[in-house]
Amino acid sequence: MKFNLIGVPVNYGCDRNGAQFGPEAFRQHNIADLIKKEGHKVQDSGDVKIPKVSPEEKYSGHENLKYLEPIAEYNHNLAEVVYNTLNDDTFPFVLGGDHSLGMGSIAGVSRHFEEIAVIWIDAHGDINTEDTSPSGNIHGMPLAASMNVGNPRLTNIYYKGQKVKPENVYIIGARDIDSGEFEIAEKTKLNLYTMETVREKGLANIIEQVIEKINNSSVDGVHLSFDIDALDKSIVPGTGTAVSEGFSLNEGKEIFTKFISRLDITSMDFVELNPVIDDEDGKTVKNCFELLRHIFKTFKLREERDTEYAI
Ligand code: DIR
Ligand code: MN
Ligand code: MN
Ligand code: MN
Repeated sequence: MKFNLIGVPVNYGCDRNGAQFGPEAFRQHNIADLIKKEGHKVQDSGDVKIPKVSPEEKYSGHENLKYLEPIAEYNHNLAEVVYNTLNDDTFPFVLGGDHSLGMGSIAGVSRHFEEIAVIWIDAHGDINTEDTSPSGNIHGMPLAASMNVGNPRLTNIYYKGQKVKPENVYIIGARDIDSGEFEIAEKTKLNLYTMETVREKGLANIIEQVIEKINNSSVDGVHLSFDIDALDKSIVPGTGTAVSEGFSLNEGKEIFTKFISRLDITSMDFVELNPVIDDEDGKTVKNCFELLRHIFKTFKLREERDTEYAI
């Protein structure tokens, strides 16, 4: 396969220093080499341009949407890069940065395909709006905006209106959900698999259910957005909003093995690494890379299997 690395050095969405250095950390630890070693082609289209604004301008666009203007602007740029990448028959692999980038990724993916599914693996729901958000941080809102819920400046990024239908949205592993988010989940009828549900029914069963639903739907593209805080707090100290009771590294691998080998994943985000608050040994970076290696290995196995069948 051919991957395009797209860096998004942003922290406006989490309003905490460090997340903007994520793309740099992935590159320093040679993510491109890793992808090549696993047998793929890789290009790096560099970083998406992030408008520079000062913290004093944080609330200048809206009283409960921090950095609204620069976030809307950079997401337009990101969407265009993602869209062009897919048109080149290349897999967009978006490196965060905070999760506000989900809006641009999904907008670009959604313009390319007829109808898409979005798998959102995260400790959080990220379906807040300016009315429900306790923080005003836009990284807690991208999935709502993509479903056309929330402020018009966010719901109309790249092109006007809805990018993904709620029935095609799958949130997995959420365990820190705001009360307003529960209401939005219920109202929109999106597919919410909280960590409580995952533990009750078993991870394998939940994965199976999601795969079946997606394969029985009429989508032609599947975007997988991975917030590293889906993993347990103890293994990802270097992320802005770490939460306990998360997935183990082996569970993370199981999730990717099954989704990549049995669904047609067409694009991915890998977000919320904050190298500034990682522990001394770089535990978070190390665990991210173990997962990344597994991801690209699985894409290769899938590709080999697919060409075998084609012969
Ligand atoms: C919280 C935190 N729900 C908020 N969200 C995070 O501020 O909206 N998402 N950290 O990844
Ligand atoms: Mn998130
Ligand atoms: Mn579309
Ligand atoms: Mn999160």
